[in-house]
Amino acid sequence: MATRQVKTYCRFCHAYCPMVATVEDNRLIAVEPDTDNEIYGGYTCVKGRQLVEQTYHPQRLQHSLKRQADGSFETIGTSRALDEIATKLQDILDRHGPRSIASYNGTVSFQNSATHPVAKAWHVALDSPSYYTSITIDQPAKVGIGVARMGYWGGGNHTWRDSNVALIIGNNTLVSHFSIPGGIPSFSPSNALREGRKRGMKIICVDPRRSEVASRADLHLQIKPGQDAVLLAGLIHIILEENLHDAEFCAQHIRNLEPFKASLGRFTPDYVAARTELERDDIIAAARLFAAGPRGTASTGTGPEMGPHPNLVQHLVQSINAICGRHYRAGERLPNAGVLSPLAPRLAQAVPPQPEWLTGVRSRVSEDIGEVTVLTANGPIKEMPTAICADEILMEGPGQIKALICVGGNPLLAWPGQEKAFRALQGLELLVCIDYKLSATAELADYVIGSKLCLERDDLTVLTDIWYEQPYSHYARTVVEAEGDVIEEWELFWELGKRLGLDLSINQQHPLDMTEKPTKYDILARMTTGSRVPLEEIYNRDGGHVYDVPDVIVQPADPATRGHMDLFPAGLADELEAAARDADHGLQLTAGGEYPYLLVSRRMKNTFNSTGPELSFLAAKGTTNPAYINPDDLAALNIADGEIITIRSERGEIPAVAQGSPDIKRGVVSMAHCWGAAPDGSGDDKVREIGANTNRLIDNLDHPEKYSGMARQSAIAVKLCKPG
Ligand SMILES: Nc1nc2c(c(=O)[nH]1)N[C@H]1C(S)=C(S)[C@@H](COP(=O)(O)OP(=O)(O)OC[C@H]3O[C@@H](n4cnc5c(=O)[nH]c(N)nc54)[C@H](O)[C@@H]3O)O[C@H]1N2
Ligand SMILES: Nc1nc2c(c(=O)[nH]1)N[C@H]1C(S)=C(S)[C@@H](COP(=O)(O)OP(=O)(O)OC[C@H]3O[C@@H](n4cnc5c(=O)[nH]c(N)nc54)[C@H](O)[C@@H]3O)O[C@H]1N2
Ligand code: SF4
Ligand SMILES: [Mo]
Repeated sequence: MATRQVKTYCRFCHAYCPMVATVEDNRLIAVEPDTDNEIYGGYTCVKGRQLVEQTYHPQRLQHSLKRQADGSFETIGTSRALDEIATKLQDILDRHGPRSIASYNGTVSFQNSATHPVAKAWHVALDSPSYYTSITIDQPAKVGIGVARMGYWGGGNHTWRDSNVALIIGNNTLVSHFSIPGGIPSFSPSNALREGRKRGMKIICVDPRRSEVASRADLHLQIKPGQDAVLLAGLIHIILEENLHDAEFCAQHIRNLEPFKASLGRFTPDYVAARTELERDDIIAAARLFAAGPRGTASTGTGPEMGPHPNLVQHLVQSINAICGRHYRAGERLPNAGVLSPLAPRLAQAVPPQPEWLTGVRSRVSEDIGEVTVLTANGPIKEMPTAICADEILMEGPGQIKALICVGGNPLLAWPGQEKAFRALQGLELLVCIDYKLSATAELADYVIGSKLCLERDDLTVLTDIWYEQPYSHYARTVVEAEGDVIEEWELFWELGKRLGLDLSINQQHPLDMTEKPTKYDILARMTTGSRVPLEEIYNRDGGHVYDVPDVIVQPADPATRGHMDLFPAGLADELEAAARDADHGLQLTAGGEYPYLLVSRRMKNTFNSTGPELSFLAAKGTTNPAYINPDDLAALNIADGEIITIRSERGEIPAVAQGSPDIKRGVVSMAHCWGAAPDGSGDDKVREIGANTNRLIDNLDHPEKYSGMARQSAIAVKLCKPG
């Protein structure tokens, strides 16, 4: 038997931790942390260490499935399934036009870097705008709308390693391994936090829960959920009143500081303390600590971005960075400008707002909601907003979605408003999923295409290229050949494109051969044309590496193109007014205080959204998403630890396992999403085994955010009841 060791990286989540896989013949035997890696230093987490079990799990799909007339699934050859799917798509296309054909590319579609460029190329060739991803139910304000409205700084924001202070709002990177530059780096986050603290960095964490990050912060503001806009408005108010901002930077690069300041008048420390349930002195201390810098960043995670007024929250976060001048200036060296794309000049100037990013194809639900421009590694890309995809499926008329291709996502559990999502998925003429197991959504599909898993395919660190704080990259070659009749996600789009006679082109610039299937390397090469380090060099190196590329120095402004960031775009005054109104009256749909608790979302260590609960080591740590509640609240409600309760909102109810946790602020229920089953009640008696779905507690159209339609997926008013 030939045993070999192969350097690779984990793609269970987007932290891409380097691993050494032990392989016997074509069989994975073990994965271990790659302790030689200069960035990660051997960091991995409990999920990534289960890649062997995931690959060979009995529930793993090693082939594709087709639904039969009696509702059961039969195995079908993948190529034959693709033929049949293409025929059905052509028929739908002929009858309903291109917009009727949609794809939803979920979280795991991001973990295969070729998926999005090929999926987008397929949509462009089809002329179908119905391109959806999980980004628009995640943090659309952060990745597009905020920049479109305010503009950004061409030289970039301060990063973690160069910061003296970090204001971290609802982002728990120690568990989620997720942040944008400025937050705790996702790659070995515990080390990054330790190093930051060692060099004297101050950390302010805003979270209704004493999260893993909060418990290591210098100042934890245990805020009432959904009040981040009020807090940020208050912090900015203090900074401007006390003249702690960078007046020179503001004078040169910012527009509308005065009306912005005037609009914040009501957000005094006393008002903010009352609405956020924080101490007045802590709020003032946080404002002064952040403003003292001299370098630093404020950043958010999903907590506030899923809560009320996410566009406003994002605008205020960008504003607090801008007024404090938290940006690299001319002559300063950037820690990393990426290695996988050509180097664009970094200029010390404001790039003005991009109002055209807020226009584009409109949703049929509302003129106010439509394509969201997302700033990706390949430049701005337009996507339709997932929060209202179910309505686009259900609403009759021209453009109604009739076919959905679901890639590495699980809409039945993930989309806001589960009852509507369920009806929508069932109402489709054609639902195709590509997944490694029969997910809750795949159970509703007409065809399920078996997918490869990460160690069965090549990949490259495209997603994370500019998230690293050093010019790092890693090409992972296929570790073991997949055993069954399975394909990669991008292959699904290429194969369907070929059968439909489409010409696919990466970034609309690099055509793909549509006769003979390109290799993964071919696709990656087209995606990285002109990269600072040639792809071949990265491919030929064994493992991840920090590349010796010339320093990137921020260049002086170009007087011909320099602009201003706009602190007070149209509509902002109304948004501040609405946030204050919500704060004054609570977050309930109707008045009356019948729903006194606020349910917030969180991530759990042992699963990645709905990926993972079947893996034995992870399942041993829990097979449900408990409702974490402060023990004093449990006692007051006479609920025992571990008891099954009913959580009711104005939209629905779910069972849940109550778990006392002193980390949680009183009045708050903290619960992970993407658990449970269909909303038909069939899973309700199995809550200890499969958890419950928090999206049953909301309707996606209760508070649709302008532009993105983002639904309120956190800070949901609920009451806790004993069953019966
Ligand atoms: N282990 C694991 N990792 C994951 C995932 C997973 O399911 N499991 N999911 C992945 C995905 S899809 C994403 S998008 C990222 C997200 O990554 P993060 O944004 O870091 O997500 P969370 O870990 O849920 O952290 C959000 C924090 O916000 C807090 N919060 C909730 N409501 C509010 C509020 O109103 N205000 C404030 N200030 N805070 C609030 C929560 O208590 C929580 O601590 O994580 C990714 N990583
Ligand atoms: N109430 C509420 N709702 C939320 C959130 C919240 O915090 N609260 N969070 C939102 C966020 S941030 C997100 S990103 C979405 C998540 O929404 P989704 O991305 O739709 O959900 P996931 O559970 O991540 O779906 C991943 C799917 O990919 C499959 N999979 C795993 N590995 C592979 C692979 O290698 N290849 C393929 N083809 N499939 C694979 C899994 O089996 C699973 O079915 O949910 C959103 N919904
Ligand atoms: S943090 Fe865990 S799941 Fe994510 S890439 Fe690293 S080992 Fe894999
Ligand atoms: Mo997400």
